Amino acid sequence: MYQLISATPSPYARKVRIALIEKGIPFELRTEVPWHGDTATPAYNPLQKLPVLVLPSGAGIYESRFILEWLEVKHPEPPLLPDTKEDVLAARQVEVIADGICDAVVLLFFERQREAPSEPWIARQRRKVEGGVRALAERAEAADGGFLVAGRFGLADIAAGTALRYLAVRFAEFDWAAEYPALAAMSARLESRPSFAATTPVPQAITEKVV
Ligand SMILES: N[C@@H](CCC(=O)N[C@@H](CS)C(=O)NCC(=O)O)C(=O)O
Repeated sequence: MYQLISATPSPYARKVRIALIEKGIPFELRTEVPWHGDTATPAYNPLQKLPVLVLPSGAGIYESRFILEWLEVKHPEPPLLPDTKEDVLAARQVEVIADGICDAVVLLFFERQREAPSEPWIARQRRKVEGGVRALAERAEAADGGFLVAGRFGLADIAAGTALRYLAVRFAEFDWAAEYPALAAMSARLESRPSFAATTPVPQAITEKVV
């Protein structure tokens, strides 16, 4: 059976958990704090990050985008990518935006833990988060109550939904839902799907010094 090295707040790991559930692939969840010295991630991923999908052979497949790509090849049904090349590009563009939001939130989260956080750095990350959410909102408005790409649930919804819910965990002061009602409605619909409801992000205590 596959093992997934995951962390409870991680939007990247959540993308993979949702994809595995949607595809009906059994896996064992191995929950870690990747910022702690005892993390197993270096044994499987030279970049020392999670998520890592550990195969029965002991090999590690890492990086959420690549894991989803790998799953699509090895377990094509049900597909999480759309049928046409244009729609695949649209879905991947949403994933770029969603991952970019999460990357900026991670930078912001750790900057705030420094003794003297840099306000220009924080403002720069905030702009990325706000710009990314605005770009998702435009797509949600165009989708008019449906899924983000090609009218079918898939990668774009997984990426956007996990990024948006991560904001509540790490950047709750940004009330994006008040600003973008169509996006908020889309997020709520996604969170009620069984694969989302089973993977609601939960903060983790990071007890070792990171920055
Ligand atoms: N682009 C990566 C990001 C993964 C990532 O940043 N994971 C975090 C946990 S949410 C991590 O393991 N960080 C440990 C570190 O950077 O040292 C992906 O999509 O998998």
